Amino acid sequence: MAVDVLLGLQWGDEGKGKIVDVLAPRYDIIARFQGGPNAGHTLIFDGKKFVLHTVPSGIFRANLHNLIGNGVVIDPITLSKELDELDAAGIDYADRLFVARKAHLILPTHRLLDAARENAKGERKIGSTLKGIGPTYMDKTGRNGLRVGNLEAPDFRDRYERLKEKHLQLVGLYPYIEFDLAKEEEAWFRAVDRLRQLPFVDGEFYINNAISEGKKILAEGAQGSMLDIDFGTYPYVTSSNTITAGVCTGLGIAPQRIGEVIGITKAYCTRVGGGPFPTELHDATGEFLRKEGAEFGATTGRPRRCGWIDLVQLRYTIMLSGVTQLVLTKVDVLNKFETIKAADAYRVDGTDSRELPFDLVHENYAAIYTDIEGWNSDLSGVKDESALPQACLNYLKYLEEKLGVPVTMVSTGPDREELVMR
Ligand code: 2SA
Ligand code: MG
Repeated sequence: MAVDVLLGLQWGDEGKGKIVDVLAPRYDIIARFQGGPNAGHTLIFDGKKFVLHTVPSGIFRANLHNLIGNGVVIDPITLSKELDELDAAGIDYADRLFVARKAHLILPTHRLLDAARENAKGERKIGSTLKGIGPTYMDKTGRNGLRVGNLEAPDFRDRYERLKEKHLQLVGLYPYIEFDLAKEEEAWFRAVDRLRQLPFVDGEFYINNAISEGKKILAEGAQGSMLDIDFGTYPYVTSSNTITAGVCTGLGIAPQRIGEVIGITKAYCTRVGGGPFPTELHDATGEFLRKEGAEFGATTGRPRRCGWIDLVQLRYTIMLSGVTQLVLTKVDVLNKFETIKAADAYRVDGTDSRELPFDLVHENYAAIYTDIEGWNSDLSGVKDESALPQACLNYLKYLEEKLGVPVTMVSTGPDREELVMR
């Protein structure tokens, strides 16, 4: 099968960027299929750290091609900054980074709308990254959006002005917020010129032709399965399909092309932004995980909420995406625990359930925990399975039994090299 999928099984920040970078040499093309610059994929190698937002994480491997697929929403300004960073690092991306014509553009007024709407929500804030994601996908499904391919038509500026006018009328419905539109527009059009220098492709043909030629493709997910617009903790979600189904629509490929589905989960759990998080810890242990795991947003710097691994939630997202392999990340963050916990069921209205309730925001439920012996020793940088302590191996076995999927990789630190392959 030609297209493997890599996605996050929790609320994002599972360590996708690192794992894509590690697996990249096995592939010819890395393709982003959804989301936009709300993503923050962190890669660390040779003592350097890079955070990618729009560019696929295959860019640091020479000869590999990278596609920004039709399902992605692109802000030319963020993209142009990423290209600056690649230039500064001496990464040659010319003729290796392609953009699908059907990908939608994030306008400055999409960001303005995002900010105005979040601001008006008060207590019920989604905790959006304010990158304009929601309003841009709204224009896509509302059939108003502007796409990358429109940049090639002579009437682009007119279409831009018309959409901007619509946005400004909408903004008038919300309380005023500070936004220097003239300055943002100037930067945007400058960045658009930069975007025009990248090769535009009809992504669906690009990908399907590559499949016919026997190329191997990895679809790189962004955010996490619990932020999926259909199956996540609605309305505290992002605006795209983050599960395997999103790969088909976000790249233009048929389901039977999908091969391995590699699901990434942390050895614990985090969430950034608002919304339900059944295993969240509001105590010193949560604080400890945040410190040990350096849990701060890669895009916004916001502190992430932390808690125990949730097997009810993971079984759900494994089911939705047809996950065939699990990657467990940040196990080293649990180095100092005598005992760790996992939620294996929820008590919903007094009865034990292994399924997620419909509405995690309003229903009455509580996570039920199982105690697991910790390894209480330093795993950082371990590269060989034989160097993993027995308690850690037991934890892996426990997860495999409870989740029904083999754990094929265990990440023991942030660097590319800190990984056990099984
Ligand atoms: P949005 O920006 O409108 O799509 O936000 C809607 C919700 O989705 C969450 N979301 C994320 N959660 C985790 N990681 C994300 N990427 C960045 C990172 C986030 C950051 O890698 O750390 O830097 O803060 C991401 N993007 C969106 C978001 O928190 C809202 O709950
Ligand atoms: Mg991230």
